[in-house]
Amino acid sequence: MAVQTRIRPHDLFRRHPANPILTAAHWPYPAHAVFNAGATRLPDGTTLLLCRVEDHSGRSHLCAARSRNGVDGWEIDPRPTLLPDPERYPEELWGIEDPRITFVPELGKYAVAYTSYSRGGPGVSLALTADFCTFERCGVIMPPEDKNAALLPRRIDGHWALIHRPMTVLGSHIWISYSPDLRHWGRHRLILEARRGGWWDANKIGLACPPIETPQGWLMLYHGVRQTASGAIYRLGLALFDLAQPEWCLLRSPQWVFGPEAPYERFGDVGNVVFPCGYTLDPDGDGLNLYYGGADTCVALARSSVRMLLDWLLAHGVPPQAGPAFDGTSGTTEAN
Ligand code: M1P
Repeated sequence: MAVQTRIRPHDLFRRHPANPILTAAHWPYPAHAVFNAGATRLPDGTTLLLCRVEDHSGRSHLCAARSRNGVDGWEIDPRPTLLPDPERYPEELWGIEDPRITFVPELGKYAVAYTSYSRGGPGVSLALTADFCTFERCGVIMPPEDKNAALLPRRIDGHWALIHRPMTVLGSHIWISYSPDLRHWGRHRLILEARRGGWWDANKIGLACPPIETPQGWLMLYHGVRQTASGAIYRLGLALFDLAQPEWCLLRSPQWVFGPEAPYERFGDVGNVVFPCGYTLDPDGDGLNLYYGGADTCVALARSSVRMLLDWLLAHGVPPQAGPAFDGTSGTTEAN
């Protein structure tokens, strides 16, 4: 399975020169910050970003922006596209955040998994839409504290699968859960643990964008959070999961592959954060356009290639159970 590659992790993503591609200054109505956007390519080729918009009360809603080339010329909905509805959905009391979009061919609809910020903390809610104009809410599907969720695009062995990040006594790790109907969820399994100690992804990780289906497995980008004396640093790593049994992690990256370097990533409301929630693929199925929040303030774009990411991971990834050879503590279940 090993593939030789001389590509350095630093070269896997290229920032777009037009970055940041969307900010609050672009918004047609008052907004404090625009970041952490879900992404999809519509059937006519238009790129749609469903952006998290933080208003001047500090609470967030979602707003769609559409572009022919995915870089500029954005047409932004003149009003919020999806507002919190705490009267009917009390879990949305303090806003809705960080959408991840999955097109589900069986339903002919997009599934939007987002964080609903309730009195009890952040949980995961799900909504379905065919047009990003009207939404059918499924309500909260993972109670607090839980976030960083996305649906896989097809059933696995007859069941829908959701990747998500609960906070448990085991820490902030990535889990999978299954459902027959998108409403009732079970068979919860921990699938990727935060490392411990001095690693870049020690103690807290979370799904970045929806996993990408490849012949080698589900390719996952995840964020790892390193706590330092001057705050947290959010960086990205790669992991690969079995296609038929996505609870099985095959490989994960020892190093991070993308981290905050540009000024719009280093400085903002929350500095040193790169936080992707979505991507689009070029028509060739390989070119990857990664849309990410910069410093909880703006939306930025980085380009890569699925083939290149896979080749790098196959060459440099480590089996998750190989932890002791690397850090001596991987696989522990201690709390943070
Ligand atoms: O401020 C950085 C990010 O913090 C949270 O992510 P996580 O719970 O995974 O640490 C989220 O609030 C996210 O929106 C934010 O970008």
